[in-house]
Order: sequence, then C-alpha cells, then structure tokens
Amino acid sequence: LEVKMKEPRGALIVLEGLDRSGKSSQSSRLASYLKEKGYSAELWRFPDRTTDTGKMISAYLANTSQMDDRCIHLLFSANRWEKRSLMEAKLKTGTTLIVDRYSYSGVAFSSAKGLDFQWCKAPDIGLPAPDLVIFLDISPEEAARRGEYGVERYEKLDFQKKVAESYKALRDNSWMVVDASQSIDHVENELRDKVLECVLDCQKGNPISHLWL
Ligand code: T5A
Ligand code: NA
Repeated sequence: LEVKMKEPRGALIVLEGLDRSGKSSQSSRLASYLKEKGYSAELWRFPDRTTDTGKMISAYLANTSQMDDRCIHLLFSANRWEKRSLMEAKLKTGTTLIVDRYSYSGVAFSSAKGLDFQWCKAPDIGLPAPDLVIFLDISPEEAARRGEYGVERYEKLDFQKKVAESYKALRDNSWMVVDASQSIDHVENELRDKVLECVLDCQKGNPISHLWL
C-alpha cells in the first residue's frame, strides 16, 4: 500500500471590490503581514499590465485604445491564463499568493456592460480557484468620494453601481465580506486572522480546486 503524503501548499487569496474599495492597500498590507510572520507570500494583481496582453488592457483602460466588449473580456481572461502555470507552481511550492482582483472582476465588470453572465464566466473555467475571496464592501457613492476618480474607463459612478449589482450576483456564503468604509487599519485587523487561518489550512495540503465549482 502506497501512502502518499500531502505536501503543504500556499493559499490563493483574492481581494475583490469596487474601484477605490481599498484592494491594493489591503493586499499589500496582508502580503507584508504574512512575510513578517515568516510565511512565503507574494503580492499579485490582475490585470498584470506588464505582459503583452496586459499592455493592451492598460491602453484600453486608459482610453487610448478602443475594443469590442467581448474582445477585452477575453483579453482579461487570457491575462490570467498566461499566469496560470506560474500561479500553480508557486502554490504547490508553498508560496501564498495575495491577489488584487481575479476572475470575479472579469465577470462583474463585463456583465455590468450587459454581456451575458454565463458567457462571461466561461473563459475562466479551469483556472485555479481561490481558497478565500475577500470582498471589500463599500457603496459606490462612498468609493467615489475617496480621492477623485481618475481618467480610467470604468471609474464612473453610474457604471460602478452596475458593477456592485454584478458582484452581488457572484457572491456566495464562502466569501468574506468586510465593511470597507472603516479605516484602513480597522479593515486590515478584520482580515488578518481569517487570512492566517486560510494559510494554515492550506498547509494541510488539500488539492487546489478550479473555477467555477
Ligand atoms: N477589470 C479588471 C476588468 O474589467 N476585468 C478584469 O478581469 C479585471 C481583472 C483595473 C480595472 O480593470 C477592471 C476593473 C478596474 O476598473 P485596477 O488597476 O485594479 O483597475 O485599479 P482599481 O481597482 O481601480 O484600483 P483602485 O486603486 O482604484 O482601487 P483599490 O485598489 O480598491 O483601492 P486602493 O487601496 O488603491 O485605495 C484607493 C484610495 O483610497 C484610499 C487609498 O489611500 C487611496 O487613496 N483608501 C482609503 N481611504 C479611507 N479608508 C480606507 N479604508 C481606505 N482604503 C483605501
Ligand atoms: Na487597485
């Protein structure tokens, strides 16, 4: 009888929320927190604007290029797929990834434009599924007050209201929903224990699951 030991692995932890909800602030704080505790952790973000697809996405977001709604949706998905093998390799070798936006942003933003919900989910089927999704909950009005929206394409109140509705349709009970209107420190304190718990749980070596199960 061959007994296969489960290898400890890193956790895939995703932060989602409206523009200005505080994802980047919290993602970097959580990654630092884990590193200070001695865990192997990296901060990732999507879109990854450094790759070829990422540069096309970045130009689209900055309104310097135009694209068909479905085309840009597929590019956002491709931008995740091109990182899939590295993502899985990191997780399997014990590195936790704190990811600023993931497939849920893909679906929430494109379906807010009116694209079919299931169609939006389809290209991300098979990507590594997060072990924890943290949703930074803030009203579109309050987010808009946080530092003026810049010039990026989606930073408009009416559109963010539609995105908020799409996120509601995506959410399930497994998500950790946090009141993101509290101070940065307060939000971070709420997240720390849950993130640590998730990291410890993944060290048991349970296999990585895949979207959208
Ligand atoms: N998109 C993305 C798609 O359409 N499809 C996809 O598949 C993906 C992955 C990417 C855009 O692309 C779309 C979604 C986005 O529109 P981005 O590069 O991720 O954009 O940029 P944003 O999400 O817009 O990033 P923001 O910088 O606007 O928002 P964050 O990261 O949520 O917020 P953060 O932490 O940078 O904070 C924003 C401001 O608020 C302050 C910060 O200091 C900062 O000034 N702040 C707080 N103030 C008070 N209290 C708090 N608790 C605060 N937290 C942060
Ligand atoms: Na951000």
